[in-house]
Amino acid sequence: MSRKTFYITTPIYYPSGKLHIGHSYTTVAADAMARYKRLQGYDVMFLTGTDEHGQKIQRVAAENGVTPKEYVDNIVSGIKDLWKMMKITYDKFIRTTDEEHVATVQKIFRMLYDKGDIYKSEYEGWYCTPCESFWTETQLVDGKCPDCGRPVERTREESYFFRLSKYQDRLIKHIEENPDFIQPVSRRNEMLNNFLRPGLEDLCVSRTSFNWGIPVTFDEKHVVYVWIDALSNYITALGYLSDNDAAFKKYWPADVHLVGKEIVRFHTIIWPAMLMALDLPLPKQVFGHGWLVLEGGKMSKSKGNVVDPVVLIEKYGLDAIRYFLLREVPFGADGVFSNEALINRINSDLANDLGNLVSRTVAMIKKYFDGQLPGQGEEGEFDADLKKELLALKPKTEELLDNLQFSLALTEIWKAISRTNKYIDETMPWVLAKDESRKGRLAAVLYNLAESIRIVSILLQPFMPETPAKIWNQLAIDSDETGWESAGQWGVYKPTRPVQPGEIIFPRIDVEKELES
Ligand code: ME8
Repeated sequence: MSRKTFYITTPIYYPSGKLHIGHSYTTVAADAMARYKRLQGYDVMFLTGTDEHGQKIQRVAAENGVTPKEYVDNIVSGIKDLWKMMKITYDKFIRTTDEEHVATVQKIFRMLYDKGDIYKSEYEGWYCTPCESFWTETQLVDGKCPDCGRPVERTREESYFFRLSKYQDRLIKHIEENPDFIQPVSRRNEMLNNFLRPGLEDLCVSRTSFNWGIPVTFDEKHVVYVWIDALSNYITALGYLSDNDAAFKKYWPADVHLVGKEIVRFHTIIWPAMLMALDLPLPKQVFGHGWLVLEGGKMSKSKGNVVDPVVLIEKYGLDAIRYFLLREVPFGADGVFSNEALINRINSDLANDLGNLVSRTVAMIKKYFDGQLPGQGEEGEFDADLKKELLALKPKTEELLDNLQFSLALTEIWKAISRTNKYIDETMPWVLAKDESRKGRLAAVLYNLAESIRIVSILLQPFMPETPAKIWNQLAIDSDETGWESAGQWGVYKPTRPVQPGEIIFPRIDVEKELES
């Protein structure tokens, strides 16, 4: 029987400058989901990439004295290095300058034109160059771009239009009948009430005022305007309309498009309308997460107020940064990024709660049993309660992850870690150690600690690519004791080798020193 598939995507990012922690946020979340589904045994397709055309890129390249392609090649190589450093396990990286993407977008444009869903007319409106968005008079706020607040330019030119308005009723029906299609629910209501119900206008889908884009094959002075080009990536990457469309047949429709809240509108209105026009099934879900903001506003490449993920990872380590991103803010809501909050999380959750639990357990096994437990030992008080809580953790984590509730899933895992730490206080192994007749009980206490850590470490894998293996190494947990399913079983750990006390997994950070520097 073929395995169940899971297709997840990130937005394709503009390679107009270096990526910042905001882009890493979406990508880490998608990576955690992809890792989780692979661990569960799914056949996963995880797509990310870059959105390389448009006036803004053309302009930045010119300012740098290079061609647009040279400019983006350089940025894209930096982005790939970043994803490598962050251990992002994408299956495919699509660039909108890839030949296959270009050819397929041209076919899509032609098909929609032949069908009458794209027609030629004249565009007049307000254009925000940094956002690459057209706005109608009524959408402007104080005469400025409603997204970024910067000035807009009046433009008028011959353009092709996509008959978005034709799909309005079908879209409303689809969104109403499929409550999971747009998540979180607040974004769903926003789309219905602010955009769909007031009525959709047809969409300008070609430009003649710049040429860094995909040419319209039957009218070469036009290039395809960014959204048709960009959104199509989710199917061109799978080989749609190409000689080899096996991946498309296998993975489409996507299980989830993960996007920032500012592009939910494009993904839940324009994209499904395009798919309807192409007679293709719609993605199962579009999840619009919130923004990470710095005091003073949303991070933005063009505003320059960004946090560099490379610097953070070099300073604090990859797993700490990934943990912070997924833990600090409930997925869906906005959250403030601050160094202080990051350091607090590292010290309290990682160094104290998790790190100490592991190092104390390893140290006690070393000290009291010369590194190797004799077996599962004698059961006693507190065991049943610990076991019950730890065995409940896997289903809870899975249910939350299935709803992309990373922060809540980590909260549950940390509750289990705290429960395990409490078990040390309850059973007081150092007291048991003083009494030779209680050696069997002491063995059980340490076994239960190791077993709890084993369960927790398995469930941490989607979030942290490095820490679980370090824990297994120290506790001498073998690879056949770390399968995903075994996180739902008790008594799997077999102490067949001595533990290996090693490096501190998460060193504490001196807050005062750190905030001064
Ligand atoms: O919009 N907080 O590309 P882009 C959270 N090319 N997420 C953030 C963020 C922040 N401060 N800043 C960026 C584009 N992001 C288009 C997409 S898709 C067919 C085309 C993340 O480079 C978030 O996912 O501006 C947001 O949607 C995306 O980066 C925007 O990246």
